[in-house]
Amino acid sequence: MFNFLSDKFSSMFGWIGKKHTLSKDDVDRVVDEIHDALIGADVPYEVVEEFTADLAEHVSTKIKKGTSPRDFLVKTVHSKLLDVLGHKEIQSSIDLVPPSITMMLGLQGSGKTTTIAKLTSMINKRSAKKGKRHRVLFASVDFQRPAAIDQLEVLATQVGAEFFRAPSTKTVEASKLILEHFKKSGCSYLFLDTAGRMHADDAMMAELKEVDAAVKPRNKVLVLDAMTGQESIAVARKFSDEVGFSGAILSKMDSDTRGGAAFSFRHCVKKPIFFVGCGEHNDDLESFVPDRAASRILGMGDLESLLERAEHAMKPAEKESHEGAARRFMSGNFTLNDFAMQLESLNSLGSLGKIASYLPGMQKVSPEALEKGQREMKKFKAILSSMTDKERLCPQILDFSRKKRISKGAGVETRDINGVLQKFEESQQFARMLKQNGQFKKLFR
Ligand SMILES: Nc1nc2c(ncn2[C@@H]2O[C@H](COP(=O)(O)OP(=O)(O)OP(=O)(O)O)[C@@H](O)[C@H]2O)c(=O)[nH]1
Ligand SMILES: [Mg+2]
Repeated sequence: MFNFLSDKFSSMFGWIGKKHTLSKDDVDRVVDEIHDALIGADVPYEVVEEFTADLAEHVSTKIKKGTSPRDFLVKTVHSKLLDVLGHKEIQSSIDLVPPSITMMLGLQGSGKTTTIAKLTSMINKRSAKKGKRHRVLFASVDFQRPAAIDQLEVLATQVGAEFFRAPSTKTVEASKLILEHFKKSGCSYLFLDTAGRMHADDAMMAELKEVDAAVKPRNKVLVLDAMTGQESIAVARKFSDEVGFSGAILSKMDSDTRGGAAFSFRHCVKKPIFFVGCGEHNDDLESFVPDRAASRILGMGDLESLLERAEHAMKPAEKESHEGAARRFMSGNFTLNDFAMQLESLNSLGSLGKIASYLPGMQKVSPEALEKGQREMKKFKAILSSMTDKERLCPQILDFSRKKRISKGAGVETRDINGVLQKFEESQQFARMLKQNGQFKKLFR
């Protein structure tokens, strides 16, 4: 997500970082580089022109005393990005005060049906946190593809939602029957799936308007495939003019490394982006926070979203033991057991590549290096799980015969075990260092 732009910005800030002042040529170069980066990210030409013209007005050679050119530019570009991506005050979200109906809109294959499951998974987690459970109902008026409604039924089972199949295949009639069922059901939320088409044609718009009139949903959410680039803007405009919607969800942001879609959508349509889809699993939905997106674009990572992912990925019992492990980690007194637990919780966050994409400056790590890291982690896990509790608590008892037994159990060489022990020791030293400067305290709240 945004890797293309963050690479460009990182290299730009690289050369600016070496400067003590900004000349007129430097300013021109900055504006040109940002122009080219946005064009490369598939942002429409007129949007790029407008953005860079505005930026040029704010980037000057006069910098406040005590501020470095790099800091000045990061601050200015960040603030200009926020002007486009949206400021906190205006960022709203899907209205989920029960009973609430949300109707999904979007082209064929944009991700409407899978996004319903992702939203429900998010509702489930948020309700569970408050010790509540909300009943969610899924229904569909997608009569374009025979298997479309079955797909929604399967997803309903996966995320524990209720499912209703309207006893009619006429769109308006089915819509009315679904509404009636929802009112009687006592469910808190209804997600209504609609049929996608290849193009936002008049027949599709007419059908959606009819469904809209019959159901009067609280939320109409446009699901836009981030991979479709500039074309998605024309689609968003058409939906906005014809059916109207309250905000968008950008799907497939994990596959779109250029990241121009969010930028273009906000600039052209001015409606909020509620969430972004970042994978095919039901948990792969993230809130779209303009401030964090701007940080990512500038190559400064997004630790906040990583922390949120970590919190969601953990079950309450795990969380407690993780917090204990984190406390010991901070004190520098952690054991191999804690080490194993940290590896486990990293695993639940996804691949190393996914984790790296949230970290400042880590977008540049090569896929080969990440793959090697993933293999190492697997090896670590195998070794740690072949050890006894006593060995994990007091690794100093690991003599040759114990190491031989472990290497057999884990299918590794004894030198791999020495490698783990060395990494463990290094981690302890690292933790002590972190404790001294305290800068990563936030990571282990
Ligand atoms: N990688 C990735 N794949 C996604 C994401 N969202 C959806 N997909 C995939 O995109 C494909 C289409 O998703 P659907 O939810 O069926 O799309 P739809 O809009 O309901 O499509 P129609 O019902 O044909 O109109 C599926 O294979 C999904 O797994 C995402 O955020 N990331
Ligand atoms: Mg669908």
